[in-house]
Amino acid sequence: RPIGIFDSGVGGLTAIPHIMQELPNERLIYFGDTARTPYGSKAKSTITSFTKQIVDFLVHKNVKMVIIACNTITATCLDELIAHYKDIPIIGIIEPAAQKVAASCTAQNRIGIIGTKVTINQKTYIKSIHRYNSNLKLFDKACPIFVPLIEEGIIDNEIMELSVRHYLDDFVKDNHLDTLVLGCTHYPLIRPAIEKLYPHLRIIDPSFEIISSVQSTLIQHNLLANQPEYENIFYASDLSENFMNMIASIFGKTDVKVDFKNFDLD
Ligand code: DGN
Repeated sequence: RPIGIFDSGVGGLTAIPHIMQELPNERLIYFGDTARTPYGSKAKSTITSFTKQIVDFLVHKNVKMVIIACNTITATCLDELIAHYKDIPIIGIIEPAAQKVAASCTAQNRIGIIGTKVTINQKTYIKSIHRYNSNLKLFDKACPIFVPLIEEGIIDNEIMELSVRHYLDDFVKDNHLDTLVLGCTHYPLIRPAIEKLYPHLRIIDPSFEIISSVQSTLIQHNLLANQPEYENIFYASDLSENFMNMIASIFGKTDVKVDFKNFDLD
């Protein structure tokens, strides 16, 4: 059976190469809600109801576990989803990253966390990291314009550079940051822009840190695939040009199966 993985748009795609590399026998069904993205400034009730439609869809596709490759959704309704879908393991993207920060930073570090408005307002990262180590110095900042720009494919140009500077110049300098957590799965796509402007920062990418949780959850539930199953399927609620471009840039020219699913048009 496949693993379901989803995001509000293209961001969750950034986690997939890591999963394919570390767990090559697993087959993935991705869902990106490209018609309704961004979720990052929406109300909790809207995000939760959109998310349940997506998880119902994935469950209907017979997935064996669900990965929430979206910090906004994880911060908003992970606990509610776990309580609602009792028969299927569901993992969020924030906890594994919080563990990594706690394990690899000390009270000497100055750690910034960036994400959408919803993620930052919920303080989920700060609460999760401080559960492991309450001495760590954490600073957070919402960067709400990044996701709409990335969904438009505005990634590697001066508009993005200006936006990065707008949010991060003072944040990095005034707080003397040495570490930055990319608390949104869209942000690995602009990691080069961030690294170019602030080369001294150590970057923590939660879409990489989630792999060990995926692996341990599969092992714990005896769900590891033991033979290669190659066909991953990528669904989007709007097969936008940017979604297709993103698939092409992440997976190259290989044949990737893409399909359309829009709940509003059912
Ligand atoms: N990729 C989502 C996240 O990790 O928060 C972005 C959410 C959005 O739609 N703005």
